[in-house]
Amino acid sequence: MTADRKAPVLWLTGLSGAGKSTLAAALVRSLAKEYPVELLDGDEIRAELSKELSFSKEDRDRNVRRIGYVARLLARNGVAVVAAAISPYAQTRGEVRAAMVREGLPFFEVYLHAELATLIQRDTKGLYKKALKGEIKNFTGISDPYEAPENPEVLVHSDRENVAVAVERVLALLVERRLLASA
Ligand code: ADX
Repeated sequence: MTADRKAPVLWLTGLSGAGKSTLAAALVRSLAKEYPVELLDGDEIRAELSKELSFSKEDRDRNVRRIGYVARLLARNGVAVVAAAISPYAQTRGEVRAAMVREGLPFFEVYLHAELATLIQRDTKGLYKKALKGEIKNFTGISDPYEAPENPEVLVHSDRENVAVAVERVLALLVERRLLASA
């Protein structure tokens, strides 16, 4: 038996350091008022479900498809999902979206955009420095592609917009779609 209310999937995409995990945590707190909710974070999924995967295109696609699959299992049973993974390839994100839509699951792509220069300057994990020195190969945005979403449901300029504002904009959309009673 499936739950009578299908739950939303919020898919956060963007470069490393763009603020996906921070926004995701805030969205989880808000959704938790009205749904059971799970966070599917790229770093954690890679530690648990995708341990053997590299950062090649094939393996990133595998990782993203796995996250999409788990998100679908949860959402169809009434559990809201916030997924946060770089998910750099447009076609693969499109596949994830299409699978959700086929099941009538409300899917929202949230694109966190920040200037690369700002991410390099912030470099919270110290990864950009290593990538620029060539110590990490195939690093997204430096030596590996990121295909920006063309029509995300929400575009967040995370280098100019604070988290609270971004959260409000996402929640307002969910309220508008009658997926939340209040933001
Ligand atoms: S994805 O491309 O498969 O969607 P995912 O979000 O799971 O990526 O993992 C990204 C995280 O892995 C980054 O935030 C960073 O901490 C780490 N990482 C390690 N190597 C790389 C790399 N080559 N490119 C991007 N991120 C990397």
